[in-house]
Amino acid sequence: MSVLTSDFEQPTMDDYPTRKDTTPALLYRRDATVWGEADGGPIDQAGLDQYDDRGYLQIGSLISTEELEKYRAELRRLTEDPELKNDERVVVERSSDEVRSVFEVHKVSEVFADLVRDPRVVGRARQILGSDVYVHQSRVNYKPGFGGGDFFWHSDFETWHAEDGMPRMRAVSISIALTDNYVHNGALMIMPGSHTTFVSCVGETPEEHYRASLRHQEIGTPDQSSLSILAGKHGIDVLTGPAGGATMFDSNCMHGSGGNITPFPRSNVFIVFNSVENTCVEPYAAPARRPTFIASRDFTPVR
Ligand code: 6CS
Ligand code: FE
Repeated sequence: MSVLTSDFEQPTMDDYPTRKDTTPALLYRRDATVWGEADGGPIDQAGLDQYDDRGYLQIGSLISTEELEKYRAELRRLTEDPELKNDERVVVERSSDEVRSVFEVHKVSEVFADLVRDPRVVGRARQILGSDVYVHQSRVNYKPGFGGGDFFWHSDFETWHAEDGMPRMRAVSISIALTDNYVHNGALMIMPGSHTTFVSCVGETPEEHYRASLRHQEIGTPDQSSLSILAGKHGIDVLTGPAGGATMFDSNCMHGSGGNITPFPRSNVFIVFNSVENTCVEPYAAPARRPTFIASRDFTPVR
């Protein structure tokens, strides 16, 4: 009996084609949402069920008031650090030169490095992803008062799949509020349940797309008809809550946030954990990998 062996690399099946066609498409999710168990960490079964159903879970108070003060002081220090000002990891607002985000903040700041390793944070990520995890991306978003720009509707996974080569939907983001999130100062909005549909976007990823997309994303944002279908089916939740609270959300949730014209900043620290069983390969729809400060290639599990 002859054994067929292929001496060429089988093309990796792409269950989530995007930025390849001239027409958008709504595709079924082909991955679990919750990969771990209730006895595998601090989230109880009801919490896991809610995450599975809505694609996100809010934690009322994750860090204490004292810790909050420490992180806020670090936030201020980062914006005032002259070294950082010209660092490419610092992204400024389109409308001003106010800092919009600082990327790779867990490497820039020991204070935020400790937060990434905190069992209250990484323990929840391991539980949801059912494996060891590494940091795919971290950032602090400032969303300053009187001008913090919006983040149009998007699925993070669509970008991470297309531009970073993330194979499957087995990553979780945790956004920890460092200021109070009100309905009026640009709180995160999520379509609950939208994580079960992959919106295949049109358009082609330009060279060095991140230089534009991190300030204002256009390529890789869904078309209005797809967004209307999802919003009609799932509605829109506005995630408000006091500083110190957190939201964990699935990589494929359709989410966005409005601009901030109030005097009250909406700052958060945002950490993306990816399963070590889902490490990034080559981009599925981009001419080149993004820089490692946006999409880490260090797959060392967080200890
Ligand atoms: O492109 C990215 O990776 C980033 N962009 C947005 C709007 N959300 C996810 C991530 O931080
Ligand atoms: Fe996002």
